[in-house]
Amino acid sequence: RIRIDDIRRGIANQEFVLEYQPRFDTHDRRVLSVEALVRWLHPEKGLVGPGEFIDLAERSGLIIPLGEWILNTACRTIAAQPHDIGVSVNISPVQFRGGTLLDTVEKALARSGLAAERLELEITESVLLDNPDEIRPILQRIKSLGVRLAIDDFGTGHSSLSYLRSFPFDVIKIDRQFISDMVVQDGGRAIVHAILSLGKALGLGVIAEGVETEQQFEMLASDECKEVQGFLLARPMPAPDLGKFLDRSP
Ligand code: G
Ligand code: G
Ligand code: NA
Ligand code: MN
Repeated sequence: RIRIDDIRRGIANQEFVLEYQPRFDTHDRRVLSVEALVRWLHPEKGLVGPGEFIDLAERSGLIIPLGEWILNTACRTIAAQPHDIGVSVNISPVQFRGGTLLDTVEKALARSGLAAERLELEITESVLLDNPDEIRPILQRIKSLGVRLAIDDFGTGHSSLSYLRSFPFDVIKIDRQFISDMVVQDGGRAIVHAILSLGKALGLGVIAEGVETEQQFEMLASDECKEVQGFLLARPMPAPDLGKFLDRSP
């Protein structure tokens, strides 16, 4: 069992690492950006996934220093490599409550030299449920830096549609459940199609996540989904592997 003190020690000992999962242009399969995903290289347990520690990091408040490290590392790593790609970083609801998110984002950009336009923050609907009137101005200030905002796991929470109008999002990430339903369920493709139309009507980018098969890829391409992410094209990988992957990409 993981305890709060383990996480604190892990942060101090720099045991956390980031992997990067590419996001592709559907037309030419070029890498447009990568999503940073945190892992823990635990001295005894080996590689531990975020499902096993993010929740405790949130409840203990340690997601604040950990989230800062994640933002700094993601920006620095992507700024340091030669390819002109973007990076997206998952932000926990708790990071909004800390009151330091805007400052953390500004510092990560300044220290790394990454252009703000190359950074995207991924935010789940649950963040907005929390306290919309406090979160809206924070999102607006972050957006005014030039940073892009994506709504993650779209369609799985509540009131998705009203959020799209009242918060300054640039991108919708269709939850992978819908992508998996697309080929196996009547009406599955219709839902994906509707989200794509919605994005188009509102002037938002739409990315499909969890694309695992050529059949899903082909359906998304013919429905004019411009961006895809998933195991079919690339799994999350450590920074050195990403460098090699990008060198070989179109
Ligand atoms: O990488 P994996 O599929 O194991 O991620 C599982 C969950 O952990 C996902 O919901 C993902 O959004 C979340 N997660 C991964 N990396 C980060 C991170 O850097 N910060 C936060 N807050 N959540 C993350
Ligand atoms: O909640 P979020 O969308 O941030 O979750 C991202 C997680 O989804 C990553 O940890 C990644 O490992 C996982 N993931 C990425 N692509 C695929 C995929 O094609 N299939 C499945 N099952 N999981 C994926
Ligand atoms: Na995400
Ligand atoms: Mn998601």
